[in-house]
Amino acid sequence: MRQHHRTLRLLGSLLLVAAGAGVTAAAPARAAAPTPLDRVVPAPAAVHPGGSPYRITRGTHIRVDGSREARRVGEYLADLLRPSTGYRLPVTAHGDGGIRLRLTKGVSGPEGYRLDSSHRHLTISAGSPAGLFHGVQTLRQLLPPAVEKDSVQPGPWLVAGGTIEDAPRYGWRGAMLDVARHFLTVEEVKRYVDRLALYKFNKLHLHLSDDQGWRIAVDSWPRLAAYGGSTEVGGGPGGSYTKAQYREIVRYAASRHLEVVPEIDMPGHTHAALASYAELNCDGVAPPLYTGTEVGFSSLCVDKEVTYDFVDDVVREIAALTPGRHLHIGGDEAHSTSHADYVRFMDRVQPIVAKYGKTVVGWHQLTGAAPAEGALAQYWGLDGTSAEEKAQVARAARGGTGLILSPADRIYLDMKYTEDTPLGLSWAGYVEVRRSYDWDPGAYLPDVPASAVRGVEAPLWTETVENSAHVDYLAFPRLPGVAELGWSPAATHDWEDYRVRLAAQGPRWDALGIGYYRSPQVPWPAA
Ligand code: NGO
Repeated sequence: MRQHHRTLRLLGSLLLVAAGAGVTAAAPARAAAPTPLDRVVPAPAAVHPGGSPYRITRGTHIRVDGSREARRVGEYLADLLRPSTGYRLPVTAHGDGGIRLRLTKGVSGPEGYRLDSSHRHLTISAGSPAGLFHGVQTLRQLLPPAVEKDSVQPGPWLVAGGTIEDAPRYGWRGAMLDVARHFLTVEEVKRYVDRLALYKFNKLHLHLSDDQGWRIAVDSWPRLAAYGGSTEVGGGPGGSYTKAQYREIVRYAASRHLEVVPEIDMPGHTHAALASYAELNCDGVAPPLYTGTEVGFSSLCVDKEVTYDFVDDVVREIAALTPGRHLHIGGDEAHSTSHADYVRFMDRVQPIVAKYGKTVVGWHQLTGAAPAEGALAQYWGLDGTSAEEKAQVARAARGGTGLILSPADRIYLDMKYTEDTPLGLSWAGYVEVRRSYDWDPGAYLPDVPASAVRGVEAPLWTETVENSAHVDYLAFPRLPGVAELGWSPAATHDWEDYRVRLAAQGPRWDALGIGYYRSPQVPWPAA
């Protein structure tokens, strides 16, 4: 049945091409069939196919309206298309025809866009630069996978005719990189940002400190990075970002319309800081650095005033480097802090975050204290999490705390796919592609009002992850599923349809050099 459906779609596309510009007659029919408008990840909100396809040619111009923002998106698109098409694709504010990028008030909310494709034009209009950018990602996926290559390819570069009207379900579509367990370089982080952009993510959460390493320069406490950043899990050399490097990550992420959400995890997961400064320890003695993978053994000293001076300095400096609204204070697995101390600590620390103009985000254990007004809690439980703990989170949600959903047995990208997966952990179970995709964030936790759910985030913890190849293997193919849960209307959710769209991404990843897990649940095209 499904095969039949796909064959019909393919036939339909071929007919459209045949009826279209006519210019494709000489090209081999198979290569010429443009990707159907609905064969995109994440699934667009509304698709109206029809009319003849648009074709990018040697003479195509990218027309932007006068704004600097639209020009920037235009330049990004041109940079994307030039290597594989070999065309000049000038970006210009003059003339008509070609690919048109338009900032138009009132189109589809803060991140939505509209894409119109026909024989004469390919127009993307949006109410914001982010919307234009997301529209460009859709256009990218409508072009053949070879468009991703960095050498000239034969084409043709056809986009199916019709209209897409699209806007995200959730405002928070995040991915987390743990750069603390194993340090990842600026280049490796940027590479991941580019992967995220392709699927319309809008938050990059950086887990900047943990027991095994402190990864960001803090001028008022220089040993944090210099000493606390000098190793990692397994005893490798670790590393840390200078302020200039962190700013460069922020700038690069912003150029792809992602907000960087920095996390300083506390009061637990602080061994690297405790090792760097004796005065932060209750007993005044600095322990040696730690390179294992245990959790829950460290705590800032809740009774010492210097602890709050430390937090104030760190939050002030990181807030000053971070244009985004959010600052994540961790709060998970504080097993070496008593409940009373945890509550007291959070009561003192959350106002510091507010003082420096940021909104608190914390792991969902924060709901065991008193979350500040406007705070967001990141839920990382699993099916087996106690009803009591889920009820605590739900109570906070009903009281106004927004939720970001990162269920560990669904979208922790560091979980192994199967027992044979060479990387990753399995404490939350094995997470194959279907399990990762097949749930509804809007109905996931009992007694939580749908409006409390602000979105989803896929964490990638790096106990076993050392480089971009490892990141790619665990993120793909699960990451696009998280994107779809965050972006697409619940009505489009359908595993059978999704797995076919996902399969079509495989050749694109090949072209981009992404080494992915070839899950048997997905009908990948023959290599
Ligand atoms: C837990 C723990 C992390 C681990 C991760 C591994 C959270 C929020 N705290 O998630 O320290 O790295 O599991 O999957």
